[in-house]
Amino acid sequence: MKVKEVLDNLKQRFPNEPEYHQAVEEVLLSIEETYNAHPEFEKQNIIERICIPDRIFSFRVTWVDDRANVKTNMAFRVQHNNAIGPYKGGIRFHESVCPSILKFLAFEQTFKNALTTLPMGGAKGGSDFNPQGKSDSEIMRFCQAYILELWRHIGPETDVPAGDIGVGGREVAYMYGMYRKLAHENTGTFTGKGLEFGGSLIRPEATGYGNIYFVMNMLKRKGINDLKGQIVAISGSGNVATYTAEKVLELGGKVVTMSDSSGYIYDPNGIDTEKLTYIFDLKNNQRGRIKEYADKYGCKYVEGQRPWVEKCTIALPSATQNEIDGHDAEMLVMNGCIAVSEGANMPSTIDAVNIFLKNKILYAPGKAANAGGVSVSGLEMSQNAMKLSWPKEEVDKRLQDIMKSIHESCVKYGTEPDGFVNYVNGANIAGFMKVAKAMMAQGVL
Ligand code: NDP
Ligand code: 2IT
Repeated sequence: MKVKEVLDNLKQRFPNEPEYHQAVEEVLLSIEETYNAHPEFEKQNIIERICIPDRIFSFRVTWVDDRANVKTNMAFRVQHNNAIGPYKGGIRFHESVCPSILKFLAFEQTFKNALTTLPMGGAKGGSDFNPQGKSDSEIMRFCQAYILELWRHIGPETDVPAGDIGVGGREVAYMYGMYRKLAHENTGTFTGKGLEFGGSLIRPEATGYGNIYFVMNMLKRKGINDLKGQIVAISGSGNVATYTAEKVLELGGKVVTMSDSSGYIYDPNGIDTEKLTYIFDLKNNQRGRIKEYADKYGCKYVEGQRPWVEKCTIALPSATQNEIDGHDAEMLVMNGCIAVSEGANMPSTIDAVNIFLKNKILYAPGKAANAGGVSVSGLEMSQNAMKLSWPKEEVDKRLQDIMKSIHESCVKYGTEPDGFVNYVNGANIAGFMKVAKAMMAQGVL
């Protein structure tokens, strides 16, 4: 396999999909040597079969807004690979959603899920519906209309969706309700459900907590055992960002930035627990903007910018793809950042990744660092299958063990001769090998 040839071929067959090309390129560069050491993979054309999704559903969703206008949106589900378990991955509602973005996310999800140690394949879905400013009833009608089309293609043993950007507990509940009604079953074909109807404790916290557990594993290798004295820059102020901040505070770190798509706040005194509770309420109950934090607490707000120019020792991008470019990465390194761990999916451009690796800082790619979310989704599936629910401590312990195991896989496959751990190579090779071996064993499909 020659990376350039495979990539050129995919670019020609699937033009105008830059995010998908970017995600594939990063994985191919990591696995090239390992892949070529296994001629049996090439014989079975594993590379094309693992890069191209199994299937994509693409459909129109029609719904009625509060003023009786009939609206349409485009919606999708990308079922990427189910060699190691049922398709599994979130649903994103954001105006930018298109096949390229969902294909990159489903591709990444396949390797991420393989790393979790649990039996889950990779998928992603979503719509270009923009939830901002929509009433609760409009959200409900949209979710129901989306499921009216999708429900035939999902199920507890086929494809299990969950949340992502723009889709949290409220949206999952509306989608699950409609699914349950249409399918006549209560088997838990969604994760991130409410606790009253099959949800798992710790699932809302899992991605953020998991990222910090991963950071702690990286720091411990360097002899650092807590976050005291660490200055932490976080982007986003949604599900992943808020629970990341909560765990940072618990371990003694200082959080100085958070953001949304309009701008970022910089609070040099630190966002403490009380201020974080304010952000949580602002975002989840009032659906407000991060700027209101600056108005309330009298700190700096920078409109239309990202927080990476601010001095920090740990950066935790937790908003969206390509939110750290080469320039941002240079700034972070120059300002003394020792670790970047990705709560979001593919938040760093290829230029940014290369800068982190060149400077040998601790850099954890999303498919390893943010795998805690889907891991607890997997634990939710196990609990649903057994018709019981585990206590918080048990789920949290399992999450910690899984993040430790993912870290170990990265170290195993990513340690370079000088002892530096290239977590990108580690995560990509470990995830790839598991899926590739499963595909080889099951024949040409
Ligand atoms: P939320 O919708 O809860 O929060 C998203 C946050 O990111 C909001 O603050 C939002 O601001 C901001 N944001 C979204 N799009 C952009 C953009 N284009 N530019 C700048 N800011 C933006 O989503 P999550 O917290 O669930 O997801 C955040 C990231 O984490 C995503 O990359 C997601 O794929 C990833 N992830 C999520 C998991 C989960 O379990 N939820 C698991 C693993 C990864 P605004 O409100 O202004 O839009
Ligand atoms: O990107 C992700 O891993 C998620 N949005 C969570 C997926 C899931 O199925 O819990």
